[in-house]
Amino acid sequence: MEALTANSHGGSLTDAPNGCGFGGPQKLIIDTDPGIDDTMAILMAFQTTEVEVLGLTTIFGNVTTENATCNALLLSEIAGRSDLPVAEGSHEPLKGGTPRVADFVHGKDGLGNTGLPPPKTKRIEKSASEFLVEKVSEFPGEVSVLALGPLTNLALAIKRDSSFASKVKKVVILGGAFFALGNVNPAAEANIFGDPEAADVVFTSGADIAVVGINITTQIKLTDEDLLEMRQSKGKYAQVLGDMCKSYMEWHVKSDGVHGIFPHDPVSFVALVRPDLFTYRRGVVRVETQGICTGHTLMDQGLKKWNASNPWSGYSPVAVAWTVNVEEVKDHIKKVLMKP
Ligand SMILES: [Ca+2]
Repeated sequence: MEALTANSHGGSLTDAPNGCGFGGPQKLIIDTDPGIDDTMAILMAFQTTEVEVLGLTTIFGNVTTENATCNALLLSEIAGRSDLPVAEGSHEPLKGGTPRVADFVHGKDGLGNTGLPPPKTKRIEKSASEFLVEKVSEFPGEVSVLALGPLTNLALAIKRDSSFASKVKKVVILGGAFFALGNVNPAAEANIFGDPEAADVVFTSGADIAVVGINITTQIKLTDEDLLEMRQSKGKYAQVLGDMCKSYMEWHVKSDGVHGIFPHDPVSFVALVRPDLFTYRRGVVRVETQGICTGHTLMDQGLKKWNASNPWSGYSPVAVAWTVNVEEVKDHIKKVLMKP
């Protein structure tokens, strides 16, 4: 990766980390807590020929892990991909305890209370972390992971296999709020807040990581008009997505006073396939795991030479999405989701 611009303080603003879309389909595992915006991102992946989805791994977040597994199976069936492995992930964060579940955003079923029938297919026996380790070991340097929920499964994969971080091609993470307010509370974004210990393990693992925070994803809004256009399109999933988005839209009005939705997970998918639509800044990211700022992501931008080592010292930097081409990312999402 080459630095495009060195900023005036010495931190570097970089061009896109290596993405996919060039030289054959990109092998991808989606770690997910579907979730309405997860659903959009997963269906986008199925509609993108440059991506070969190897499987889905599930995690709590928008729903419980069990419900996330049901929904992942259901989405695979809806897409005609009943063959796709779905591996169930951890039922609790690394430190244990009851996970935080945001069913007040995505409905009790995670899919906007759309009343879809239960899936006919079954998950595979392997756990999510086993599946992740197996696939990156089978294709070292070839498999990317799109992480759309709390990072427990990835942390467990890193703990299970010390070479996981070097064998995974790229990890694109939706999570964190960089120099911006969170969405759970002022300090924290939901995916990181869901398992801060896991997030810290992943960010400091040395893997090739690009992270897209809500400071980026909330710049893109699918308005009521966009959603109507998508619903009335010939898009393969127009109907199912249109139904799901109803309650999600109501939540945005109530929570943010926004008419429309923030497509957090789809924006992260675009960061995987069209990294050229973003700029990134590289730096070490640590996650606060205790106190009132639990779940806060703090990046050392490299603006200062520290006098003494600190908790950021000695770790590999990650690429933090810094700017986004709002119109093109939005167009990309709409174009893919309106594909017949
Ligand atoms: Ca998600």
